[in-house]
Amino acid sequence: MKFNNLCVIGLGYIGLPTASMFAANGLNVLGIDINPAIVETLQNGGLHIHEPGLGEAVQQAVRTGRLRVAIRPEPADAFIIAVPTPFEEKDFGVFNGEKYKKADMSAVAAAAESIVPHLRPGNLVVLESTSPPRTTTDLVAPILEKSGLKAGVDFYLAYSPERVLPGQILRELVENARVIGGITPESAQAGRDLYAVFVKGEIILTDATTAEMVKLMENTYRDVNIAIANEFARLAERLGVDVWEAISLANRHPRVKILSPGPGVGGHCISVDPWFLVEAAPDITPLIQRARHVNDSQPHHVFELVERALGGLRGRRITALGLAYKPNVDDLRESPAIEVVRLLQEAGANVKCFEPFKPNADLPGLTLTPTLEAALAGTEALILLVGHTQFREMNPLHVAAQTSARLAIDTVNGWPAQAWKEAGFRLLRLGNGK
Ligand code: SAJ
Repeated sequence: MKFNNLCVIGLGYIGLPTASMFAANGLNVLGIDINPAIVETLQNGGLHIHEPGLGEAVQQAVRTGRLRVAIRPEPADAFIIAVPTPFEEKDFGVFNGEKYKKADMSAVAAAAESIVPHLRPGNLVVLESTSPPRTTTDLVAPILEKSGLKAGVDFYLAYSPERVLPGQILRELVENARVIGGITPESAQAGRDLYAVFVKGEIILTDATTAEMVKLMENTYRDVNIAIANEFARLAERLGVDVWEAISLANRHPRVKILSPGPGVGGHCISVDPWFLVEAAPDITPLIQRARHVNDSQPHHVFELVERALGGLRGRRITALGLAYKPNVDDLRESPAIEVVRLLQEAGANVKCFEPFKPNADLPGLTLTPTLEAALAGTEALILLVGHTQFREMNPLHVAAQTSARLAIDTVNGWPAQAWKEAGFRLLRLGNGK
């Protein structure tokens, strides 16, 4: 099948790079976002998210006329839905006395509704948003069928999970293997014809529900692996072991690959997706739920570490370095670093925060400084919460000259102990009980 006109609904971290990639490969793409401010920004050559290389890619696509943006869909040969699927804040389930979070699927439902008036026989619709298992067949198909057309008979319908890593999206979009699950084999095949336009990685076809599961399993596997790393860190602290050394030695085993402990798991993917599996079957997912609780409690563990190190928090002046959910991104969603800062403030500490990727972020209740210098001045302790390259490469001698703090707490194994000690700091590291 050949596709000329494509409509991509949702211009966030996934939809926008995908739209510009298709445009760069010769399709006429209409990008849709319900937020008029985003549409206007893009129309004026701006960008509302930070991702290396994306600005140039979008500008190029807009310049050639291949990428247009608007707030409402138009008829097309294919439609891609790439809208967010966050938590439903007020809606949660309870199993065995413990709460579990539920997905808010209203944006997916609204996107599918917006396609209905434009759906034509022979069209392809692909859902990319991470979704609970069976969303494509049980939520999206019935909505699209309000058009009077039958899914899998009159139009093709598929699910294709996006697996790109923020920070490397443009490369991974092309190179990663892509799973495409159709509600019929013909739907999967139609999906292959579309993505083969730019995907260089292997394209593997399956059914829609399997494709949904694959995505959730990948992120859940990573979450559970990080949870065990965090638990190892707690054990190491109690048992007088340096967990970083122990993990690097364990990882010399050919079949072991333990991930890194840290202040917790953030972002809109790994900290969210496992709940979609729990929601589907809370009674048979105790391990997944435990792992989520371990990772969600890690900011509190860091809080206790800081409290012990300072011998109390009330009135203490602390500098938090990094607020993003992981290194070298500007994304603050579900960030454990922000959670650590909130806990410290609730206990009476005065915390100044510096986030180089978003120095002016609007975070109610938090004090952000515009520069590193301002963050370092007049403080008692530095906490490294995110391993941004800029922080890892800081020269401790320069830092020592700019701050009165002599206590440095490293939650991500980002600072070389010897150099910091030589510069006069007492360096404490998460997971180091030595
Ligand atoms: N983290 C650790 N320890 C580690 C690795 C990560 O604590 O060893 C933390 C990070 O600091 C961060 C969180 O976990 O707070 C998640 O970061 P990440 O880099 O593991 O993943 P994401 O959320 O940026 O992207 C993930 C990726 N999934 C997998 O690696 C299986 C990506 O490929 C997916 O496309 C993305 O989720 C998504 O959109 O689902």
